[in-house]
Amino acid sequence: MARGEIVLGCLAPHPPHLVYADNPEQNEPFSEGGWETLRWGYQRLARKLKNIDYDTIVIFTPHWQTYIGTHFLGLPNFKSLSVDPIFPNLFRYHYDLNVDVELAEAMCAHAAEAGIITKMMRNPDFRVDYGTITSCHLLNPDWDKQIVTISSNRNRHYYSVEVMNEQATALGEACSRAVELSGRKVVLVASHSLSHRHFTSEAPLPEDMSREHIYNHSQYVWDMKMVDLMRAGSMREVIDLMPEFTEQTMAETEGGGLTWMMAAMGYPDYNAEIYGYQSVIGTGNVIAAWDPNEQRREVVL
Ligand code: 2X7
Ligand code: FE2
Repeated sequence: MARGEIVLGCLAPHPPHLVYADNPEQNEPFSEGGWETLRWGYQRLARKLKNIDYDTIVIFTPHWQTYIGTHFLGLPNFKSLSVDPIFPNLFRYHYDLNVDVELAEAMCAHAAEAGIITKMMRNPDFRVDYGTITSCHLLNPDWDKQIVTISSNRNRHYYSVEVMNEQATALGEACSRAVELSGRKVVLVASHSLSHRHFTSEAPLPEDMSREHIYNHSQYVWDMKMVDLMRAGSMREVIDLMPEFTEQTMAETEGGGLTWMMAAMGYPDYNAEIYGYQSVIGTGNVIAAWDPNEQRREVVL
């Protein structure tokens, strides 16, 4: 069997607002649009993905939070209605997704071998989190690929951001070994925003873009520093700065997604493709991709 490989890594934020603004048939609420900078960026990245040959999307989500170990979806299909607990007015999405159980089990086993506490989620009534659904929908609206979803262990809250960074690194390395041995071509997805202070009250019309703005300047400066390092191909430095960045901007990197993905990809020293940056209820969101294939890699923005 040929060696498996990671064919692309994506940083894919998941504000449910973006699905709401798109009005797909799976989502019940209706909108007049909004957040086009991010949605157009996602559409461009989704077009790129259509031209890449791959088997499975592996997504790490901060909205499936586990307190004992790291969990993996472990049944071939999950189908239900996902309602965002904070924004039920925006996100009531009917999902029907297929899981690459073989790869999930291999990742779970490799992580366990590395000393990480793990568990397969075999409850057929388990509700898949909105982070997974939002990022997967925007990257692949056709839902024609299998997925593996990995939970976010709350290391940051039990211990510290430094422990989160170390554990997510070990998990990324284990997942990368599992991919290699699986023979699969895999797209990795870290599903989260950057800075994460947000508004405490909602505009009467959520998609009223005259109300959308960056929450504060220091958060914005931090986000831009991270984006500049991504553009420069300095991912080792991004991960080294992660504890400070996460603490100062309450960043959603606290779940470990970007650290996990960069460890799995060996800390790319080539430019990230940047597809857009925009605030959603004041949080900082960048869509970025790391393409190991030099012929395919672009400077997007
Ligand atoms: O989960 C989220 C998020 N990460 C960012 C913005 C808005 C809502 O939900
Ligand atoms: Fe989130």
